[in-house]
Formats: sequence, C-alpha cells, structure tokens
Amino acid sequence: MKIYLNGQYVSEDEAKVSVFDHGLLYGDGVFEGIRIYNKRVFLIQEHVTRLYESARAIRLVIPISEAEMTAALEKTVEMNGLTDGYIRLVVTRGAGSLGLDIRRTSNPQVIIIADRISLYPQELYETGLKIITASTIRNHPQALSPRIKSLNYLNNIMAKIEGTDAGCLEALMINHKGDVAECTGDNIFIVKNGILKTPSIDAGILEGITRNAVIQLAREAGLTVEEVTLTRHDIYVAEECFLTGTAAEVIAVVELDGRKIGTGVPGEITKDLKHRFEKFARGE
Ligand code: PXG
Repeated sequence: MKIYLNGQYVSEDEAKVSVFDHGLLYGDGVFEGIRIYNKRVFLIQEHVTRLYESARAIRLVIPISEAEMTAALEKTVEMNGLTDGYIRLVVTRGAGSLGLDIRRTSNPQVIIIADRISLYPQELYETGLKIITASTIRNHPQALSPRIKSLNYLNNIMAKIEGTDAGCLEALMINHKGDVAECTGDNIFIVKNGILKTPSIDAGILEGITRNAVIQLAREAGLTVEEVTLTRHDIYVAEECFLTGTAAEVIAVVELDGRKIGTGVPGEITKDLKHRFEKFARGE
C-alpha cells in the first residue's frame, strides 16, 4: 500500500511522523474519513471543504491548495488500485517544541491512507443496532466545537467505551442542553408520524456528509425532513430510528437503553433510504 505523505507516495514502513508532532502530543490537527465506491472518492468536494473549514477553525494553514488535495486523494486511490475502500486524510499541526504554542511548530504533515474498509458486521444491517445513552455529554460547542473534525476525539472515545462496555457498537450522546446530539461517529435520525427528524447543527454536532446526503435523498423521495430539537423521549416513542455516517452508511437502530423503538425491527422508511443511499453512493 502506498501512502501519500507531504507530496510523496511512500511505503507503509516509510510513512512516519515525528514524535514531536503536535498531532501526537496534543491531538492538534484535523482529519476526514472518506469512502471509495466504484473507484470514485465519494463526495470528494464536500470532504475537502469540511477539512479546510476544520483547519481554518483551529488556525491551521494546510500547505497545499484544495485543488491539490483533491488531486492527491484521487491519485492515492488510483495508485492503490482500490475499487471500494476507505480513506483517512489527516493534517497535523507539525513538529514543535514541548508546549502548546502553535508559533513554535512547523511543517504540518499531510497524510492520505487509502485501504480496504472493515465494515460493521452485515448481520447488524438486517437486524438493526442496539445502543445506549452515554453519560459523557458531547463537547460544549464553546469549549471545542463538534463541527470541527479534529484529531482530538477523546470526547467521543469516552462515550464509545461506555457503549462497548454495555455490549453496543454505538452510543447516543446528549448535548450540554440535555437534548439529543449525535452518536460517537454517526448522526441520528428518527421517523415520527411519517416525518423524518434530525437534530440541527446548533445541537452541537458534526455536520455529517452522509447526513446531508440522506436529507437530500429523503426530500427527493417526497419525505418531509425537519432539523429540530430532539430529546431522548422523542427517540423512545419514534416509529423508526437510524444512524448515518461514512463508516456505517445508513443503519437502523432498534433499541435505545433497553427500550424497543417502534416494532423493534428496521422500519420501512429506514430500509428505503438505505437503499436510495446505496444507489446514490454507487452512482446508479
Ligand atoms: N458525528 C461524528 C462525531 C463523526 O465523527 C459523523 C457524525 C458522520 O459524519 P460523516 O461525514 O461521516 O457522514 C462522524 C464521522 C472513524 C470514522 O474511523 C469516524 C467518522 C467517519 C469515518 C470514520 O472512526 N466520523
């Protein structure tokens, strides 16, 4: 596998960064997770835009242009001969002195890893996920905005641990106001009275690219979509619930905190949107 590292394509063994890199020392940097479907980098423009916005938000200047980044992503996929797969795009602050001062860092590292994807077990797409609510709340937007896809993912990791401890692959995160935010690596939707509902960006969530694609596909299918405040109560009494994300795509949720959602099996609207998303992703 060839890895893009600062303009060079190198082997896994050669792909190394400094132990003084602030990406390692402080989680100071940004990233994207992107899918490859049918040799195409899925929604490449949306991911590149979000990466540069995340970087701008943390005052990190990426040393190459958005057009150069787009070309580098495409070339990395081609060089590795990937048809379907997953890209991890990382930009670190670069190596510096032991201290937080970004003025004492240099050479942000631009890394593109393209590999085959490890999917959630197929069975879960048929039966749906069981999730729990984490006690760890989502970062307060005025502490570290969840809109930034930063290398500092401990907030999500702590919630994910609560999930896996409870035997669940995802966990629901509540925001600083006590409302539903998102899951640790996925956005959340419910269906209520036939209407699709999802928390709005001001709930303190990552503006998921899969989320935005599903909203658009749902509207094209004639569904009403509302970005609204949701509480856990809304999920408990929903007809259907599902998650969206680059890794999960569209996956049903059939239980929250031991309570069955709807009939306890993936709902019809969820299954239809999953199907529409798969067709869209494959360019059909
Ligand atoms: N919320 C959070 C907190 C995320 O990290 C999403 C929602 C979904 O966003 P997208 O744009 O993917 O629809 C994410 C995405 C990983 C990994 O390796 C994590 C994400 C995406 C891909 C891989 O853990 N997070």
